Formats: sequence, C-alpha cells, structure tokens
Amino acid sequence: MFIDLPSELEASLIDLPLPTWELDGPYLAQSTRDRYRTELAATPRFAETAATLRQALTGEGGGYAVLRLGNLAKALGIGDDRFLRLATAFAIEVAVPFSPFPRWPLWKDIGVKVDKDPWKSSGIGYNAFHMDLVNATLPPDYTTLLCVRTDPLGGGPSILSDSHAAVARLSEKSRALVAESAYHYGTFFDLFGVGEEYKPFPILNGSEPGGGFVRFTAKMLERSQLGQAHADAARELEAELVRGQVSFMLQPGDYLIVNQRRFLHGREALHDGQDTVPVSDRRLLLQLFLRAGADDGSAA
Ligand SMILES: O=C(O)CCC(=O)C(=O)O
Ligand SMILES: [Fe+2]
Repeated sequence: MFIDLPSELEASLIDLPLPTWELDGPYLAQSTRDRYRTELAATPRFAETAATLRQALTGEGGGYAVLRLGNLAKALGIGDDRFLRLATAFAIEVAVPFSPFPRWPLWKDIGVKVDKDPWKSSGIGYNAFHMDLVNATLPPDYTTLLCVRTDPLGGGPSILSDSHAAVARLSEKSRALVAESAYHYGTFFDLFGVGEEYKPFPILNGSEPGGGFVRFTAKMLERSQLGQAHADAARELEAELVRGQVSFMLQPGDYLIVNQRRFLHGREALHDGQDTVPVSDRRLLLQLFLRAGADDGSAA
C-alpha cells in the first residue's frame, strides 16, 4: 500500500514549524505528541491522509504502508531535522514512538557494513523474514523504516508477507508444532519497553487467535538449535511467507510502516560490490519503533 501526499498538504508541511522533540524515558513525550498533532491537524487534507494510513495498517487485509515523503525530503533536505520531525509526526498518528535501546537515539541508523554477518541488520546479504525484537514478550507493535539512500548498485528490495495468511496455508501438523513453546533466538539485554526475554517461545500464540503476533524469524533456522520436527514446521512457514511475499524498492523519502501483528518483513541481498562503494554513499535507512498504547487515542 503506497500513500502519496496531496500536493496542498506537502506545500503546507514544508513550512510547518515543528519544535525539537522531547523524550520521556524511552517514549516520545506526551507534550511533543500533543504539539505535533495539533500542528499537523491544522494542515489541509491531513486528517484524511492519516486516516488512510491507519486503515492501511489496521484495516481488513492490511498491515503495512509506504508513505511517500520524497517530495518533502527533497524540499527540506533528507538529513534535515525538520524532515525527521515530519516523519515522526506521521508516526505519532499511528502509535507512540519509542526507543527500546537506552543508548541509541530515537531513530536508529541502519547502514551497510561489509564486515558484519551478512544476514544481520545492516549486513550485505539476504535479510530473511522476521519480526523485530522477536524474543521479547512485548515486541514493538510497529517497526518503521525511513529510506535515506538506496543501494547505489541497485540491490536490496524490501520484502513483506502476511504472517497469518502464511500460517493458514500450513499443514495441520505444522500448525500444531509452531504453536508449541519450542523456539528461541538471539540475546536479550538492556532493552526498554518491550517486556521480558521470551525463551522459549511459541511462534503462534493460541490464546490470541487472529490478532496475535506470529513470533517468527527465519534467522533462527540457521542460528538456533531447534528440534528437527519444530525446525521443519518453521521451515514450512518460511516457505509460505516467501510464496506470499511482495517486494519493492524503497526510494529516498519513502517511509515504510509495518504492523508487526500482521506482516513480517525482510530485505533481499544488496548488490555485489558494496566494498567498492564509499560508506557515505551506501544504502541508509532510519528505524523507529512504535507502541500502540491504550492512552494515545490514535492507535486502533
Ligand atoms: O535493511 C532493511 O531493509 C531491513 C532491516 C531490518 O529489517 C532490520 O534491521 O530489522
Ligand atoms: Fe527488521
């Protein structure tokens, strides 16, 4: 789901005087959220654009959206704080921005590191289907990625797949196996606002049918020791995710928002030859997580 901004809205947002944001612990402060919402509410056709965004993320069959902010990025400069404040203001319409990582800024860089494990975040290889913070009891409700630069060599399309649709295509035997607490992945330390470490976890939580997380990362198939039957069932789920995937190349200024209760995400490999690209020219995304709070009045 791609959402373009009406041109009168773009024109008005370019001049909007949003102040620097403030944090309250890991969360964007209520005062900032109120201020940004008030400013944006006064711009033309903002309400309908925000409603379209929420519908794409939480409506029937929905679960992700790409908000096309490229014109704003061009007008303001993509690295300009004013542009990042506008992207933050759109995020506020979905849920509450927060940073689970105490030492990192609200928006976290995902660049390209040629020396990193290729399958990891900011690695150069295939970033397989996963949800972010999969091993937390309370993963972020939304993960969002703002594209600053594409891979100049042309690689790295984003991939998305409807996780509940993939589960529905599993054999009955596999569906029973993925509902067992037999999975684990990664480490867990020093995180805010995402609950406790969940280990082992079930991929499918039977107590929240339909609306729950499909707590999956294909990375555990290679990186975690799993029992044979449970690994086979998870592999079948990965195959179904790939079968149902959509893929597209994020452009500079595109803001991808993923409802982690509906869709899983990943990224195809970057193009060969990243070591020949100067670091400052390599693909760059900024990542922000959102919590659907009961109190913010925006999250459905
Ligand atoms: O590089 C990308 O497009 C996706 C990165 C990602 O999913 C992550 O870092 O969690
Ligand atoms: Fe991710």
